[in-house]
Amino acid sequence: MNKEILVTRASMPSLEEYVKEIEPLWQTRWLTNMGEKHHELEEKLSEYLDVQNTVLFTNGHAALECILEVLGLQGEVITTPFTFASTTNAIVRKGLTPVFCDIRADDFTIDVSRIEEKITDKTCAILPVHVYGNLCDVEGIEEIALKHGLKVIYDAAHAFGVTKDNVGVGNFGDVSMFSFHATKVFNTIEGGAAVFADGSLREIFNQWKNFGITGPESVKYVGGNAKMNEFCAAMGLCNLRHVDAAIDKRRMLVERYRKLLADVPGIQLSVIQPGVESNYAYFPMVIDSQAFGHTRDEVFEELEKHHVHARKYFYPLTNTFESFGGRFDPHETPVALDIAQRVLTMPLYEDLAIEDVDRICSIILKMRKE
Ligand code: T4K
Repeated sequence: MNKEILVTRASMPSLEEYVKEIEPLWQTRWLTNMGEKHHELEEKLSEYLDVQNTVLFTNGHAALECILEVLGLQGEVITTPFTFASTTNAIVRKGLTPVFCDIRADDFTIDVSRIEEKITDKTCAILPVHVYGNLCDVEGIEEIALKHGLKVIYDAAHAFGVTKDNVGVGNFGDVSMFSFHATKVFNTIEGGAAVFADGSLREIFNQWKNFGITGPESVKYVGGNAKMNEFCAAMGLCNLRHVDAAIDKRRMLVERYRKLLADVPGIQLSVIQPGVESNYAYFPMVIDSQAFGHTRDEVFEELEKHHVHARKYFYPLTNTFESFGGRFDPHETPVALDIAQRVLTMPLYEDLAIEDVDRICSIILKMRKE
């Protein structure tokens, strides 16, 4: 029987390296509340991501909620429904109204040409997603934001380490959120960060993630608890030493997928964005059932039969979620609706064998229309 291949598999350092990293904690007994590992990781991440400020959080979602609250946003936020539940949930949970803009069919990011028609006098921000690690049209978004006086918050959960013309992705917009979940290119087990240029935000983000405590006897904000603990920060310090090698390995796997699937009628791969150094976070393919001879769901099922567990990221669209009780009309984002029904993200992780990529592609190629 073939082994199970999941869509991803967490990158981990050697046990010895991690044990060495956490050993001092048995002396200090300082386990959380912004300890030494936490500070060290923030510094190292600012350096790696080439950003001015990094504030760590328990996870990317908590960072996103904190950002929306601290920026004092009210009203409508323009975003896309082609994302993980977190993005839309954060907007709604903070009492804001998501206004859904469609995506581009070639890189799955927000379609900048459709943003302005969504702006009303209630719009306060744009929250685009660098989906799969593809970069949004950051210049186009900045131009619109400046013209209309809007904040820009990027969901960069997928975009750790991505650069455009050598500029780190975290330098675009007012604040960007990264996720360091176990499934991401860089992980701290669970974790996330807000990165930003405006240094005055640092203190308030730190206070927000610690109940709004501003001093030994003062609580100025109704904050929550979203502090990264020392064991997660230690995992991050270890993984950061190996992340470049992990990205190199991913690049090799993606190149193999591309080589085998590039010219198959009915299979559309993501565009390669000019000037963008990718992190190879996900490998999506979009299936045209007419040309390929099978639907996305048939390809998914066939792979399952061979113990290959691809995922339909991002289906269903967030604007169709039952939790929103029909409040949004997914037909307002027809491209996203179409792609969500046809996309499949293929297994991709650091220790996936190249032979496994060959095997996965051969299962797909055997399904081709004669
Ligand atoms: N914005 C975007 C665009 C996001 O994609 C995400 C998270 C967020 C915001 C929020 O960031 P965080 O708050 O999570 O930091 C997974 C992740 O849980 C989620 O973090 C991620 N996006 C999303 C795209 O994927 P599921 O429900 O698909 O996870 P699950 O448990 O099915 O795991 C997928 C595969 O990963 C498994 O088949 C095997 C592998 N895996 C999983 C875990 C939990 C591991 O190898 N090790 C593990 O520990 O959501």
